[in-house]
Amino acid sequence: MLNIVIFGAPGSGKGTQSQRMVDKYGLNHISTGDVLRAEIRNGTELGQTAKGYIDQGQLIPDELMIDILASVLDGFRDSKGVIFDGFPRTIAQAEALKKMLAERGQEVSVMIDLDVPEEELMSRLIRRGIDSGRADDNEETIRKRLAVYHSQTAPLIGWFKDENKYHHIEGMGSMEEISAKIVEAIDRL
Ligand code: B4P
Repeated sequence: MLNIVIFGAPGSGKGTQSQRMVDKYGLNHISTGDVLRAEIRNGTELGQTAKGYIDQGQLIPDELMIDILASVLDGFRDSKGVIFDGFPRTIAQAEALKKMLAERGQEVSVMIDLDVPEEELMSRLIRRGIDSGRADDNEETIRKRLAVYHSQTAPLIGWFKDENKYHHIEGMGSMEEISAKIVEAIDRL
């Protein structure tokens, strides 16, 4: 089983690289951001709750996110492994993931940290906002998301280092160059 956590600040390329890893290794993929955006599109109660947080650049509360993740994970049968894209984003989520996987006799194989300078994150997300019209990709909300990343999500770097699962990847360069570095790290596991 290959359970890969793709980690990084907003705009670091988690979604982009996850898709490439899914294609290469035939893994299941959970993007918590995509799950939430689908709920918003479908006008569900969960979507309405999520929209309030996402539009403010805030994280959705842990209990809610952990329940969502558990139900998506339960839907995967005969899986070769999972790419966790955008989860965990807090220490509480990391601990919940560890417990959920342990209950299934599994563990995280590696956490890939896509490290990208802040000016580049900002310009990628502003560009995406113009192309896709994503409501949270505007300068004010991006700044809030980056602040939330530093206060609530970046502490996971130390947490995964303590678990001996941390792998740093320089996230600047072409998408192909970054994929090649990720593949090298995974193939060495
Ligand atoms: P996400 O959907 O996870 O979005 P993200 O962090 O903004 O994007 P990502 O890093 O995946 O960027 P991408 O590859 O697309 O989260 C959105 C919101 O949902 C959060 O703010 C939060 O409110 C909520 N949420 C999600 N998960 C949660 C959780 N676990 N707990 C609580 N709340 C949660 O890349 C960005 C852009 O860069 C793209 O346009 C791409 O084309 C471009 N790009 C990628 N790689 C590039 C490269 N190498 N060079 C140039 N451009 C590149």
